[in-house]
Amino acid sequence: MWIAIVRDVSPAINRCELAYLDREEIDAARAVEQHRRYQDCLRDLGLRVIELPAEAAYPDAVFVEDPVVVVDEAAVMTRPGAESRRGEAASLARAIEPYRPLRWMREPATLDGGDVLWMGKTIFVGQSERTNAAGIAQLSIELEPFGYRVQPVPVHGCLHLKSGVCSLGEETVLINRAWVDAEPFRGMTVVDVPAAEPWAADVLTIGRTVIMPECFPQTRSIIEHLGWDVRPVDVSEFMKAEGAVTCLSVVFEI
Ligand code: CIR
Repeated sequence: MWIAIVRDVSPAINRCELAYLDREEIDAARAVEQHRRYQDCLRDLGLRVIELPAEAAYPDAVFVEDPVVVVDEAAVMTRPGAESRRGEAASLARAIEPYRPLRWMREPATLDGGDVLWMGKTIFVGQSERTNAAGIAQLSIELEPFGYRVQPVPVHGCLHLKSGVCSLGEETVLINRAWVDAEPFRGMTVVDVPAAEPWAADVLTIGRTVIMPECFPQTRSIIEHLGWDVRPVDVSEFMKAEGAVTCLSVVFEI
């Protein structure tokens, strides 16, 4: 059985962190509705959704992907790069604890889950403004005993690694090379997002289905031609906060 942990939208979402976008008013009611439909999509695909209550003190807490890295053998609670997000981990850890042994990152490490792309026994980690060398080193120490190889990937011009590259199955990545160095993915099939849709690489695969923002029709067509079933969702309010579809859930198998 597959689980998706999500967290309701914070009433403070308009105070979210922003790195590369100018601040635009987020319609909180619309965000709640979009979040509900995103959850419906996950349920429709057969996942059990665990919905955590909103965190009024943490504007970005809806982006549950960032304070944790879950693999089959463990969950590593991260130390997020933005100080305003460091309190999000405690309640998330309580939700994950029944399913995975927990590990905790320590200062001076910083790492956001959005920088972590797990593909088989390789864990790609973005070298971003949120994830530092100590964060990558601590993740390696925690996960290499399980046989994983941690591969750093240079990221420039976007928030997280997965803003610019995500997997389509075990051997293919969807990438924006303007933001993410493609060299670490050599040997795989590398599919470029169209120049007109630079934000479109952030997609979430569940089995043979790809969940992606509905505003990227060219990328949708490319993914469908590769044989995937595509579920477009409207996440426009979360995109104003520099989020997309991967960051809104923590998905793992139990
Ligand atoms: C932040 O800057 O931390 C949030 N406003 C957006 C986080 C999005 N997370 C993700 O893509 N993994």
